[in-house]
Amino acid sequence: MTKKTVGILVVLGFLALLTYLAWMRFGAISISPYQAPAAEPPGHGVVGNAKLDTDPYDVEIVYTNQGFSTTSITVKQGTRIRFLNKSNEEEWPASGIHPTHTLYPEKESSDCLGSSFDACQGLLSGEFFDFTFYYIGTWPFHDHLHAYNTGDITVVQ
Ligand SMILES: [Cu+2]
Repeated sequence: MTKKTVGILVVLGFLALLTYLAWMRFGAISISPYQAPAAEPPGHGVVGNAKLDTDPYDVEIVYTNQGFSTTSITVKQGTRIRFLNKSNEEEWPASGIHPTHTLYPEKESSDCLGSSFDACQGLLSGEFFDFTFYYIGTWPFHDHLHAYNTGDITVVQ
């Protein structure tokens, strides 16, 4: 073997080692899909009438003729938030961003648009949408029927 051949073999061997190390480092990463907690079935957003409902929730965000009473809030993971319509018009709470509603990462086959955080209908005055937040992060929401009314929920551990 000439010196040149040995040099080429050393370079090829080095490249093969780099490729192997890169595969070990990046090829082994797997992203596990979100698993809904057993107590909370998929598609757990619920629409109801506040006068008839007795289900528990943790935080209430009221919607009035002036918009959302709370436009920025920080809650713990697993907090169930009630969006209650007390305005004179229909209201449709949903994940940002309008109009696709894709920002909240929880997705189910039953979703009407881009995420599970979506009332999927206009709520009459006195009706609510309850939703439990499991994803850590800051999640914009809005009224789909008056999309200039917005807010955000920050979920922490
Ligand atoms: Cu919208």
